[in-house]
Amino acid sequence: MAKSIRFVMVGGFLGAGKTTTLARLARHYISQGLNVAIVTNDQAADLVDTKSLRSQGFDVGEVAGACFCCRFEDLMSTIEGLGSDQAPDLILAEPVGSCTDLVATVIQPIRQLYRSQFQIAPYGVILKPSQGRKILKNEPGTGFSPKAAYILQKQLEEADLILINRIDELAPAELAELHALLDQQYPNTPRLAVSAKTGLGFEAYFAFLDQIGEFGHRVLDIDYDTYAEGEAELGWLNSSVQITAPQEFVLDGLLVEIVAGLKNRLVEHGLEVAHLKVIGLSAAAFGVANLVSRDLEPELSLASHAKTSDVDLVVNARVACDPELLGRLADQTVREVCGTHGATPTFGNAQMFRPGRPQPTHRMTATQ
Ligand SMILES: Nc1nc2c(ncn2[C@@H]2O[C@H](COP(=O)(O)OP(=O)(O)O)[C@@H](O)[C@H]2O)c(=O)[nH]1
Ligand SMILES: [Mg+2]
Repeated sequence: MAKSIRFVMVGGFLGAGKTTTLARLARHYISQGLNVAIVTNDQAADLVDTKSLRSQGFDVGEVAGACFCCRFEDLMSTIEGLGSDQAPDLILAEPVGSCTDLVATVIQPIRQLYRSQFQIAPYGVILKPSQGRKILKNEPGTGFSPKAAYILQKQLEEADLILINRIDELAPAELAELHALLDQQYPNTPRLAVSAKTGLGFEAYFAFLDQIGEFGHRVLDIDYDTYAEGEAELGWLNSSVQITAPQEFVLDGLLVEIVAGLKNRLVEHGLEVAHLKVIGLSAAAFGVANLVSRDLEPELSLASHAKTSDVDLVVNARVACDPELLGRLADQTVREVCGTHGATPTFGNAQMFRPGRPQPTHRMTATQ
């Protein structure tokens, strides 16, 4: 009989820390001698996450063009194609951050249609403290509409495990406040506090994931109209740009300047940022810069420490605004930053849109 593959999905809102967590899980399981593959997902092509994880050396397949739930067959055929000479022992999957209802549309269909082939690991959902606190406290002026907040709440509701992330940045009182809010609102859900960046708390997460049992059973009662409207409030931009210069420039500096410049333009327009991420790939090195809230500073999440005169840049931005405006502001920013480095951008593919209504391939509400 073919071996069964362990399916580990990690959910959470845009910018929560899913990709960082997946890379950490992958390193852990690889160090245990397991064959690990990752599946990324986005509403469009040109994924920063895929390029970043591949550049870190992982075996990555992607489902691009719609979320796992709406492209269930693509998810399964992508998984089949993973692993070079043998099927992986373990699949790590990152769904789109604005998606929910994944227990009914992804986990249960895998369990029910591919029973002998997969073993479902506990479904962890990551909470980003800055955003989580505002939404759990129902604070006005969170920057996110009630419908976007609804998606985040539904994500937490279907989790087997809630991961409070970024504890490297949290004061004890801030962490205690989050625990108290989650105690009130999700009293029956196990919880861990972690840092995907430093690895703090991950031993407990590894142990939690190793359990075998009734996981992926929390099927949501969900209003798809509110979910669809919440998702459609976001403007989506995936674009690629080639940058060349007569002289070498510092790649990491350029990446951070682009994220910072775009943040400033978005803030000038009074817009809320869900996630900006930029990867720069040169022949010898790569770097990634991120911004996950207008209240935070742009961050170099993976440093290249390189100088280059030729780089392929991919920009992914999810902002609550008109996607065409987002595209224009991103282009202006890239042009401006290139100008300060004497570099020339050549704009390639750009996809700008609002996510369409989710129409899952399967929706299984009776659990197995
Ligand atoms: N300080 C800190 N930053 C983190 C942590 N986890 C993720 N990040 C940063 O948050 C940003 C978004 O992370 P990412 O994994 O891409 O989020 P995703 O959108 O959920 O996949 C990146 O800049 C990460 O470096 C953490 O535990 N602590
Ligand atoms: Mg990601």
